[in-house]
Amino acid sequence: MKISAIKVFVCNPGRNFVTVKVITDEGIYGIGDATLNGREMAVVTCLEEHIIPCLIGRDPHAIEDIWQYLYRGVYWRKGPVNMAAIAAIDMALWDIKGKAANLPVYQLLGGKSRTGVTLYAHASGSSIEDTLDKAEALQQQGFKAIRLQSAIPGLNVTYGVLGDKKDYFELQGNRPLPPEETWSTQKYFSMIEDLFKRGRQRLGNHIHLLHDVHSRLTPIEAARLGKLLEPYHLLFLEDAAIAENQASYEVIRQHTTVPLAIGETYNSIWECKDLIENQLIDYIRTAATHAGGITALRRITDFASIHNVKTAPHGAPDLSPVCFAAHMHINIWAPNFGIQEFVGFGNDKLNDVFSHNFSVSNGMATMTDAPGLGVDFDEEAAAKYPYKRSYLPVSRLEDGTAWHW
Ligand code: EZ4
Ligand code: CO
Repeated sequence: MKISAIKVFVCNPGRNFVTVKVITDEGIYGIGDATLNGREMAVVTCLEEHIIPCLIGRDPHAIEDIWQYLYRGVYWRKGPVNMAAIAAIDMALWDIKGKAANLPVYQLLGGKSRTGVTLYAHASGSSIEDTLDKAEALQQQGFKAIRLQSAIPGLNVTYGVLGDKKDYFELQGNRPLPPEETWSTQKYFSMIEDLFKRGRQRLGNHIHLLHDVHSRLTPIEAARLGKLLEPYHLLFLEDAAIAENQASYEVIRQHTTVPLAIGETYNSIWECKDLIENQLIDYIRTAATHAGGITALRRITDFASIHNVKTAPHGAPDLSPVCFAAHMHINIWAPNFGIQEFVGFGNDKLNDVFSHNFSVSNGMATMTDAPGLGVDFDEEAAAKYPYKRSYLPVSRLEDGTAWHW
């Protein structure tokens, strides 16, 4: 079998997605997700100009060699643009291998370690009351883990919460230029303990609660937050602080037993190596699309497992159903799987473009067996939803200082 063509598609069924289709001379094709929000076209150029020409005529079964060729074989390693491009090719090759073997990808990884994938859902509200109403509704649907985010009194916009009351803050349409949002650590601290105190009172002790700080705190502030939230026993605190300097997490760890999770923006194992090796985190949240595909995620997963770190893959709406499928296969196999983030399977437009074989019931995701990844991409449907330039917001402190997103 030989790779005969590779096509790249950009579509916007609600938000932008970059999808790769690797086509072989035997008629089998595979698909991969290369979406990098706010930098979509950079990945397209990387693929079309720099990567695809090198792959035509190669054996698609040589997944590891192609990964190493694209990563180790070039002068410029890593980086989000490059790694999203490699990731999409890698996912598509696993899809092809599964289709050729007539097996789902999880069987190629080592088979099932569990019958289903536990999900955590999002409850994001314009007040604590509103957040807990939403959380209670999710609990009634059967979710066993819920992330609580609430608007902060005194700030006009809060991470994870929409002013205009749409269901998810990122689905508020396309933004031709980045909007700006304000952050105040002091105002945040005036709200956050109440959210979890009232959350436990209302939702009880049998549900897992989580929270995403979205890197807005310094390490010592994150340590303070961890201590403050200890009585409410979170499953994990996500992105409590930036860890570009991985030693920063020693500060948090010295002060609190709150379990820590990080990694949704990481592009390689090197960004989390020290965090994992020194057991400074409890969950690694790398995504197949952003950390180099299934091949790379499998390696991170195995490395994490020997350090008592579980996986909790990113599951935001800017990862396409192709990435979600890749995660499903890894999650079903991984001995150290923890939990999968889940924000729903999208709107009608998204379902028009991507078809998949997973479903959710009682807070768990399962999939029916299909060869490869089990997802497909409809080129004609995608053509109805053209790319539009779009950005996430930029965060600033109240005095105007640019802050962490
Ligand atoms: O804000 O992927 O845990 N989930 C998250 C996400 C991110 C988005 C950015 O587009 O932090 O919702
Ligand atoms: Co997050």
